[in-house]
Amino acid sequence: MNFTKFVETKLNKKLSSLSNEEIYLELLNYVKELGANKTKNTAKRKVYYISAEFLIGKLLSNNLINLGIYKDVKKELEAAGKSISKIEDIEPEPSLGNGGLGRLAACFVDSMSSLGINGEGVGLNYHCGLFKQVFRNNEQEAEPNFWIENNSWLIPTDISYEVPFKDFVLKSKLDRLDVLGYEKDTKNYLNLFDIEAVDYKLIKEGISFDKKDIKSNLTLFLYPDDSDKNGELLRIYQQYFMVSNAAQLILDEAIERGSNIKDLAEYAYVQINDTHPSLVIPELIRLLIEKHNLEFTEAVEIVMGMTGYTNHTILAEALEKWPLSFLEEVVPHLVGIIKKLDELVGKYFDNSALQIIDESGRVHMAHMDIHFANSVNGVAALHTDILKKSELKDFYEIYPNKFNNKTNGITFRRWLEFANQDLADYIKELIGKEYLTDATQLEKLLEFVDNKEVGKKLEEIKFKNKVALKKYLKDNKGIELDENSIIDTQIKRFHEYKRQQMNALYVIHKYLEIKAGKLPKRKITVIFGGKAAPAYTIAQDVIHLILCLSELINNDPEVSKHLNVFLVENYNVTVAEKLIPATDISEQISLASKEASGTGNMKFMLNGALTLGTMDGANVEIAELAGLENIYTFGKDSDYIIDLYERHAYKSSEYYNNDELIKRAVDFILSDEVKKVGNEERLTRLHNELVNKDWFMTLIDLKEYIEIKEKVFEDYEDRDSWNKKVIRNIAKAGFFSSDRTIEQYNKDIWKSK
Ligand code: 26Q
Repeated sequence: MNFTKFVETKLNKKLSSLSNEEIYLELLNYVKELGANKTKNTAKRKVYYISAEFLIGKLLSNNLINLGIYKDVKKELEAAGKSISKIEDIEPEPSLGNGGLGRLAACFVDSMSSLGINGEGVGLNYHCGLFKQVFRNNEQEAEPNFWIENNSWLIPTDISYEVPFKDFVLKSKLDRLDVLGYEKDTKNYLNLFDIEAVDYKLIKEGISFDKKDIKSNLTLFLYPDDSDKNGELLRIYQQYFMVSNAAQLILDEAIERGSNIKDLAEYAYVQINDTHPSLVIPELIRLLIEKHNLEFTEAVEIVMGMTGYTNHTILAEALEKWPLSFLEEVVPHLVGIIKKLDELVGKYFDNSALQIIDESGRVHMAHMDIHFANSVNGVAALHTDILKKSELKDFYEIYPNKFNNKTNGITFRRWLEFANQDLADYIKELIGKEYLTDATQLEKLLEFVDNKEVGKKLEEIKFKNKVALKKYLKDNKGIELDENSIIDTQIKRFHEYKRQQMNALYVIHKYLEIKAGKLPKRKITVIFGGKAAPAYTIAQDVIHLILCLSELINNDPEVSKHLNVFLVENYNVTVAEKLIPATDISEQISLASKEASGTGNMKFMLNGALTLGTMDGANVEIAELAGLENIYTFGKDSDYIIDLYERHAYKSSEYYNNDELIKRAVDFILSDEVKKVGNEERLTRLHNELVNKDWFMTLIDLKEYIEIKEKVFEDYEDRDSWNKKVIRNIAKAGFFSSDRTIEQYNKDIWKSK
């Protein structure tokens, strides 16, 4: 039954007579019904991808695409005088993640379903998720982001477990989302555990809330830190609640499907997404001992046969180390097990650096994972090499076979088929639609590299996307975009290692040049988007600087003819879907060695933006695939940077004092113009940080960055040659399909079917 008919039968009304809100609700019901008719994937070994974050984005259109009915529904709506994009606008975006790691988990559940793998996500259903970002006085403020409505995609179940904490037991409830594979008859679930009664009244100003009332706040917020600050007790409560539920679910399901527990590893594999779910290891061991009467050694062996750990960062501050005393306070029943695991390590290895518990009594979650999981993977080739060569060298030496690389990927259904429909249609016209299930087919586009007409057509599509972005930004974000400008975009969490401050210094440089009469050939629009952890002061300062520059530049009639700067408020998946297809230049400028992979870089490549980046994370693989001549790379490489850190040999003041261009740009932060619109305390702190500390070495690469960026803008003027590069990039983007990544996980690690 098509949607029109569904509405007519159910409501006895014409589609055209419904409001957009009513249509959204009916579409929700319609899709849920279609989802309910799909059968579950059933391979014997089921994969449990446990993650504290699933940044799934809006679900309506993605589900319609995967059901293969997006275009039909769009046409039906058009025939009734309705626009699908207006209806898409109504859906609130779930905010269940901080950034890359969470979005990766969302792409992975899509790919597991699309490949027919029996694999599900397990996480938490945070009611307010990650905070909503608002700008006031050129600063970021955080507000709660309610996203769960009475009618949502969540499907309640009667599955519930008791999770024991030190002083109380908390009952859970499980809500699920259907994860429909692309044009598949089968599906999986995303399992989101929740507490029974969340109390919104605990929220006070902004996102501050009573952190002690665990029984009522456990799933209220996602901890808003992205690798910069150690968590607190609540974070441990959340983590244990997540993994205890997961472990109980795993055991129940395995038994139901015929496991006798000793053969549990044949029925289940647990992928641990960073260290946030690492307590699943001792929890599974505990349950096997306490509920299923196994001996400790036997339990350990079973768990070792069914767990894998993915590392997403080498930033020391993000590697979780919980004080034993914290664990004693929250989950004393795991402490004995963790101590026994630590003793086992000590028995086998005479190296204190390998212990789980260090001299100061802190539990290194990653160490526990590496010893007791059977696979340890990094998320891009360079990242995995760095883990082996430096960060986890001692571990690699004892477990060389555990280490493996799984370069990240993205789902092309959301990031091309949905987000860039004109490009997707055109690609289908050129090479057919097979690339949607076999992304390597995109290579067929190589044949068109020298075809100027194809290049022109891609240019037209990019322009159309800029016009669509202009409308979106005007309607939703109060931004006036010039669709005829070059669009240069940096979207990601704000963090010093990602070096948004370097891009801001370029903006300053350009502003000063324009003021001095050196005008760019074509107008440039620099767009930023991203949130900073509320407790991360310097990242907030960088946001402040960009907002100040934006006010100064966009309101200067002389400069704004040639340069605009925007920081898009409350960047999220929906905003990314609009920005990426309209972008010409993809900013991937992290300090080499620090960005584990990046996945935005892949989305831009697929959508015909050229990368401007350092040789870091998956940029290295982008460079290899597209060819160095088809992207723009600059800066010191990871070996150089790692060596500098080891020798403590970087002094930012030397770069500042020895180069007029650098000094001029950095000092402009404290100019009268910026101070007039800014907060002197923030600006002074940022200036001081850059000149005297600069831990992530912005100044070391600034000069080269300015130079190459000038070249990018110059090259853009040779439209045919630029278009050739664009085609080559799109043609080579197939490798970055998350279907490829998931196939590799399944073949090398999960071995599920
Ligand atoms: C740690 C301790 C306490 C509280 C929070 C955290 C925390 C929370 C989130 C630590 C890290 C994160 C998120 C990390 C993340 O998103 N990493 C990104 O993962 C992507 C997918 O692999 C990579 O592409 C990015 O390079 C990496 O930065």
